[in-house]
Amino acid sequence: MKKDTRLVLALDETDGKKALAIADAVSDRVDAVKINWPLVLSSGPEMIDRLAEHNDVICDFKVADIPNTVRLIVENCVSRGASAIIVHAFTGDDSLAAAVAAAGTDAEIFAVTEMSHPGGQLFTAKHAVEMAEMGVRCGASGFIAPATRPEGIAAIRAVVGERTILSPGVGVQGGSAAAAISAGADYVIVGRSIYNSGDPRSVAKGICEEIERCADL
Ligand code: OMP
Repeated sequence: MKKDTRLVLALDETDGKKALAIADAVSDRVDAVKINWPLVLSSGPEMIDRLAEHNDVICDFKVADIPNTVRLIVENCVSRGASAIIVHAFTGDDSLAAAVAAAGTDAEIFAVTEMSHPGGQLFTAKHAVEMAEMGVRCGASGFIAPATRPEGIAAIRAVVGERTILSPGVGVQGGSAAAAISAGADYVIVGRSIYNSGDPRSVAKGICEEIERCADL
């Protein structure tokens, strides 16, 4: 995945036409587009193929299953052109290793450690570092850590070395792009603040400028 603007669009817009228009409008301002269940369920899995024609696509299905099912899901995403797939780490090393093996050299696997919403503190935050250590052992190339709790990003950075960290929770959830990048995130993931705005292109530009300013420090 390229690392130019360090912004990833979370495209949870459920109107397929609007979603494609937004992806198109911000295409040169994002390093990847992340697709999740809302858009796939409303517009079909072909949306992955469509988006992959112009962008790196991260399939965020937060896969959490036994190794064989994980393998089948990851293989499907890869065959549709996904550049990366997000899987849960809590399912354990066999499931995570199955995801990494299924992706092979065609795609990256990003493992969820601590989740960004308040409920994420109940269970995921308590085991985030352990899950990241396991992810490193399993060969995951990236990790999801919360912009809502930048100290959580720093804790994950301390155990994953140079591996990629992507950080959701910027904007509507209360986190800031600058704080996430300063804490060690490689990318921020932003959804509603961009796709629900009247002007996705200029909101994306503003976030990119914020990232640029703090990355220069
Ligand atoms: P907004 O809150 O609208 O910016 O969207 C955030 C996006 O990141 C959504 O697609 C979430 O599903 C996703 N996300 C989180 O918000 N928190 C997490 O802990 C993990 C993810 C994710 O894996 O992308």
